[in-house]
Amino acid sequence: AAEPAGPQRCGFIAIVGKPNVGKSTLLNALVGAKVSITSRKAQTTRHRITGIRTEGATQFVFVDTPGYQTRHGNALNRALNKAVLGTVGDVDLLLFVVEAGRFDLADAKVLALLPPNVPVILVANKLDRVHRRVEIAPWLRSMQERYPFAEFFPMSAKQPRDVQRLLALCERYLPEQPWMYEADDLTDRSERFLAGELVREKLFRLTGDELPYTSTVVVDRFEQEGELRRIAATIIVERESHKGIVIGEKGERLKRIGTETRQELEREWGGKVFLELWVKVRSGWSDDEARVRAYGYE
Ligand code: GDP
Ligand code: K
Ligand code: MG
Repeated sequence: AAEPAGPQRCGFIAIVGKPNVGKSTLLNALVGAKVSITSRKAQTTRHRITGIRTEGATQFVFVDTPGYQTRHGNALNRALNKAVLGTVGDVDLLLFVVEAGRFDLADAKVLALLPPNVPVILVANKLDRVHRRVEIAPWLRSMQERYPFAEFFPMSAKQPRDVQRLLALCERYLPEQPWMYEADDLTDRSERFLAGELVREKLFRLTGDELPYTSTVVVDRFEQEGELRRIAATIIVERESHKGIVIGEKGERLKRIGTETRQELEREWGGKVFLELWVKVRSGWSDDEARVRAYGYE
């Protein structure tokens, strides 16, 4: 995009909420590219992920965050919650995401963490899932009576028109200041990071409910020779039985995780990818502060 003549506008917008309300789906929709992995499972997002969109004179710097966890208090959860808390105070605008028509104790706990001096838009997401639309108006009214949000925004992250309207709304909250990134930057994360995240996404999507909390992925090697990328990564689990789940019968599941990751990376980068995957057991890693740090969690 060519730089426009007028003054530049740029600001940080953090996306926060309990697990699974659609924060990462919304980030990707707002950026217009997949920069954050998504799945129907909690704990998919484990890092602060910056997604950048530059349009006209405005640069939006969105920050996706892990879902705030109020349940298990292991070292990993503490690190994830710290990442959320370290983000919310330092932005120009907050998108507090809930599911349309719902506001429970876990939502209230996240809301209680938000700083009073940053404007908050209540994003009531997954509107497409609400069967009785007539019930949304009274729900919104009751939210308006109870909470002083700057805006109330019912929407679906899967509806491009809604996303465009939210983008326009966000723009009003961004200060006039020079851009912080290049006009065509989409994220501040590296290809190496994305590769590890995509392995984890496929792992989450292709396994049952128990595994996600006890697994992680470490990229051991990332080399580029021309258009070819050679990647080696290790899936780390906490139990021998979990290793069996990841590998699957005759290695089928691990193979599929590898194939799906490789195909998506090749589409994204437009070059060939060699991906080698390993599985290792490290019992208790998720409650071991040193290991949690060593595996890349802040
Ligand atoms: P996060 O944990 O808050 O980041 O949530 P994700 O973005 O990973 O999404 C959780 C699940 O909700 C995924 O299965 C998404 O496809 C789904 N989802 C997200 N937004 C919407 C939406 O607007 N409508 C519907 N129907 N599903 C959504
Ligand atoms: K999720
Ligand atoms: Mg997420």
